[in-house]
Amino acid sequence: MKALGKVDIEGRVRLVMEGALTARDRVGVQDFVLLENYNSEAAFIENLRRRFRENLIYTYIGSVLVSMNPYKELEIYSKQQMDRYRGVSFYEISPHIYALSDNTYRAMRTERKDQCILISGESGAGKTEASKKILLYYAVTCPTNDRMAALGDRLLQSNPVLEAFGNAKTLRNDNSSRFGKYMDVQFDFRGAPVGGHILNYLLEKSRVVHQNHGERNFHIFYQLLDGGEDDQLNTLNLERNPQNYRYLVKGNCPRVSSISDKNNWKVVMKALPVIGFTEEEVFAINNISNLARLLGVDGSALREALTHKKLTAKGEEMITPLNFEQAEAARDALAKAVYGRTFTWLVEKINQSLALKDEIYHSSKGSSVIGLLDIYGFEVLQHNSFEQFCINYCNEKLQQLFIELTLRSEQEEYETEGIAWETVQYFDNKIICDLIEEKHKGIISILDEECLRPGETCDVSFLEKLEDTVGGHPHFVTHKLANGKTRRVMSREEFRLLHYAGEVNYNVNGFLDKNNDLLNRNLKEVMCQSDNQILSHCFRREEVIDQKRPEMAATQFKNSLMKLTEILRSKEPSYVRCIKPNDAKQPGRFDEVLVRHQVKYLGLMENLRVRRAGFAYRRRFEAFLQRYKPLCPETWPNWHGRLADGVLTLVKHLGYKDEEYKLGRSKIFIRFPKTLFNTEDVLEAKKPEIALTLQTSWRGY
Ligand code: AOV
Ligand code: MG
Repeated sequence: MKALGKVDIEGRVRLVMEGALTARDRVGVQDFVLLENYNSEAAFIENLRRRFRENLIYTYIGSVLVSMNPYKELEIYSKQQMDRYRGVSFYEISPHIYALSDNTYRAMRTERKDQCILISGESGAGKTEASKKILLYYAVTCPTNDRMAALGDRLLQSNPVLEAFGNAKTLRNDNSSRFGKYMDVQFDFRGAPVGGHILNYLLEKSRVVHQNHGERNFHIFYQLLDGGEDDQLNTLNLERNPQNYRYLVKGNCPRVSSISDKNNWKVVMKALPVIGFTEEEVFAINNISNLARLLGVDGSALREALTHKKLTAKGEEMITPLNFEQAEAARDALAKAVYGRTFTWLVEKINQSLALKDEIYHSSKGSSVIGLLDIYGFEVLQHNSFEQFCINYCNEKLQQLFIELTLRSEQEEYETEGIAWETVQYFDNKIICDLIEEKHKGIISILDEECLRPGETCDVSFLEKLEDTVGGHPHFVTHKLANGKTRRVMSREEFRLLHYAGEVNYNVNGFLDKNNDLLNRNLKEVMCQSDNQILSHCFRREEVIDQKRPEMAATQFKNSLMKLTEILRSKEPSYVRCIKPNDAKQPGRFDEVLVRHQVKYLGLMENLRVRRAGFAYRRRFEAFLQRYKPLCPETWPNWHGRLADGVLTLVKHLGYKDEEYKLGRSKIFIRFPKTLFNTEDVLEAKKPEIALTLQTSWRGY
């Protein structure tokens, strides 16, 4: 077989480049590191747009997967597709969530290191869908036996149940996660899934009693009313029309065209026994869905507890009647507590069913974990309250972790390879995290203090305290201007945070109550006596006796986020960065302003700059040689010397100039995408000649 001479190659390059460029022009590059002008945001967006137009929703930035929500079903998630991605490297085949899933899985197995996949993006960008696809990939492709197949089933079936109770229609997303979820999937030494565990974060309980216009309560209520059997509804004394219920009518949105409550009810009812719920438990869950009536407690005791408050002052118990508003608030607080605690109970039950069984545990030495984080996305609404504050704080923390970890891993890679690191400018959002969470002087501390301070405190006094304490912070704004004048565009009840992802005005109304999250003691007493088995589990006697004040809601959340970041830091991270193409939830629409905004705040340009820091591409010596050795007579069909020498011989033959590449300890670093494109094109041109069946093309798009 004759190898091409240098002159031939150049000629071919020109020829092939002409043909190949058209394809590349049409569908863009599959890895942003291959963009000629990697500093240009316009080029970045254009690449996204081209790919989106061709239904190519996935693109890499090195090992980070950028995912565009197509808002339509694509034929790319079949079993055949899964098989295509098994054991294949990123660059050999078109980008896909399966490629990321598979690479993570293989890294776990070969490096024996726990992994985690962090999925981020704003509300409606596709995080939950991505996490479900990853889970499905593992359930379908990992080795298994009957017993483990049951576990795979339970892992998958836990999704519709948690979504029914924890997701709701919002203006941003018809199936918006209103709780944060971190799920560990545990694998044994053979790589079979053997256990799972879910951590849930701050459910948006206020939705139980109030919904904004155009939004709904949690799905489960509508599912029960639409899908429940007649008998069942009769027993529960329920009518089908959600609009007849105070807690369901507020958003004036009983139906959602993209959702079939009836079918979803069936799915949930089928899933519950798979996860191990007993018939009684399923019935008790239905009871909870009927919050207003069947709490399984004594009617008159409940009435008394809802209309009176019990206080202990100087060792004496005093009972005072509540006025109408107070009684309403007590009722709402009860509904929220019941729902919130039931949700926690549900997660506990699911965890019991996913727990690593003893007998498996003994055979699972050397097992490892893949963690999946799917949390509520950054949210800016017309009216932002305590919930948005917590959600956005959480996104702020995750962004910080992302910056820290990507920079660290890049720097480490350069060090290991012995190549000089060039510093990259990027925005570090630690300053905003500190503003929120710092001890004694952060917003959460000030909020707690205000909740605990004796005397007259209210939401506005909290705002004043904020102004006094963090008023001068560059990321904090209120209506007060530094010169003592008033900023007219802001209300006196708001503060604005300049988040990494954008500016958000928070209205302080309700902050203190929501942070306090208190339930009158006499209501707790009544609930302890409930004969509903879930409620009696959720409301314990000890709680009534114990007078210690539990941690406030925001502090609890902060502490659980701290623990979460520790968990994530201890694992090897992979990232999925989700982008929403338009606000109308429609396929085929690419709203450039919206996309540009997300590219900016997800820090994708910075991510790309860090990744490219000097070099567009890197590849392990053996992989590079394996792919391109047919292009050089000295390396074809086999190179017998040191790998680095083989690569050097090859690139010299291809005419690489010194400034175009560097050899590290185990990898070749290529400075310009063009160099790699040229080499690829030469390979493409030579394929027929070298009877080489490269099964997959690197330029898999
Ligand atoms: P989110 O999890 O990021 O928002 P979802 O994953 O719920 O967003 O996606 C929102 C909707 O977009 C889904 O219900 C689907 O209709 C559609 N979608 C997303 N990804 C895909 C995909 N790969 N293929 C087809 N349709 C998709 V939130 O939970 O609100 O932050 O809090
Ligand atoms: Mg979600």
